[in-house]
Amino acid sequence: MKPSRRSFLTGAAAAGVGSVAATVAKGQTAPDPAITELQDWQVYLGDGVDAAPYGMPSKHESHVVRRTVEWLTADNVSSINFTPLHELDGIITPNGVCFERHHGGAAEIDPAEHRLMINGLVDKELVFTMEDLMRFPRENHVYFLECAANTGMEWAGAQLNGCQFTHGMIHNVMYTGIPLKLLLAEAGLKTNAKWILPEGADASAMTRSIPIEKALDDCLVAFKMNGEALRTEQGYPVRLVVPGWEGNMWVKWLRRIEVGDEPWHHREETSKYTDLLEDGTARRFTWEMDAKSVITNPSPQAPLTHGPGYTVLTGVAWSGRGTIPRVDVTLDGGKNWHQARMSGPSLNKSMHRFYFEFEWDGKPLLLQSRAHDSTGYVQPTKNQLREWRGENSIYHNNGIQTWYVNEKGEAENVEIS
Ligand SMILES: Nc1nc2c(c(=O)[nH]1)N[C@H]1C(S)=C(S)[C@@H](COP(=O)(O)O)O[C@H]1N2
Ligand SMILES: [Mo]
Repeated sequence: MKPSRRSFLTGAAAAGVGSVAATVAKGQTAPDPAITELQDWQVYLGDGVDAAPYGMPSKHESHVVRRTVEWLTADNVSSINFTPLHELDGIITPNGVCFERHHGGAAEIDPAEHRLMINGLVDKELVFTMEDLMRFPRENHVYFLECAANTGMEWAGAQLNGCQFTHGMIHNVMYTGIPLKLLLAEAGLKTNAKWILPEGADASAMTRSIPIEKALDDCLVAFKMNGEALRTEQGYPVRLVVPGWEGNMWVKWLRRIEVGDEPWHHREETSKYTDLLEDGTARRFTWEMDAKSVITNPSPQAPLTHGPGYTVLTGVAWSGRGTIPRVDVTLDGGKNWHQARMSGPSLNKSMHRFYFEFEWDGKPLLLQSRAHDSTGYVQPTKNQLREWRGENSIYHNNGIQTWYVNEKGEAENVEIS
């Protein structure tokens, strides 16, 4: 009888639990001191309350940090570091490990001295203090922010060894903020208002042109992330949230929104954040982030250490155009695909979590994941992307990632399609 997929899954789960329990019972001939000896934490009193008025992770988790790649940029004030995706689970990125991308360092702003101006094609030019902003109705939404350059180093072939470095220019946070349309309505848009130009208060004075339709749709002027004030690195005291669109447009330390009738063609939408195609023309205004996924475990920084047997594979998927109803996973480089199990909330323009549990036979694996989004779009292979866009691109690489896992369970970044 051919076992159904369901019976295979429950069978594997049962076998898995059985074999995990057996390791403890069978392998342990001598008494286990972790059980029989009194540990320090049982015989000495621990820290009292308030030892850390702002709590930090356990010291045993000190390896869970953002990391940078020194050779990528000349100086760390205009640089990037990466979210440790392989150490996280669920869908929310903890504030302390949200990747950072600054063009002029992180501005340290006194909120009492901060102002947000709206000027240009409006009936009434306005200036808001933080206190003024707190009197507008707010909303809560979970959104991913992905830098358009995420995975950009991988265009020509496999390069960086770890999903933190290949895919870690992303974070997924619950924002509390004011719908931008409320602030624009307060100023009153002129009939020829077609674009906005948000500007940062940092030394780089970051600016991007955003069409008015997006500004009036789902953009937020956010001041909280995951319940607490924005971190300095993420734009304290206010940043623009531009759901589903490339991270560069999410202006941090937001000080001004100019309203205009055409785009400004500034640096970040001409010389940067455009894609040079084979025919010499450049794709411009590529705002939406295409559906993408990556297996976070196992991966080069998170090898399989338990040997053959029941194995938990997991990863994340997202789309700038909606939700992710489905992710497929292959263990053999695309010969056979299996539908992964989605777990956790499936929110619009948010990260999604998937799992695939399987019996590892101890033989090498070629792991890939492939996201489907709610528009029906399917994540392409890197070869397909190169066919469409040539070899010169940096931004918007959403190709399928491959990890090679050897018999020892060590994983490596490779490319097969
Ligand atoms: N004011 C300002 N806003 C900015 C930037 C900046 O350098 N200055 N960098 C942009 C880029 S390129 C990205 S990818 C995101 C990164 O946001 P994060 O640092 O919260 O990860 O912020 C964007 N907003
Ligand atoms: Mo970016």
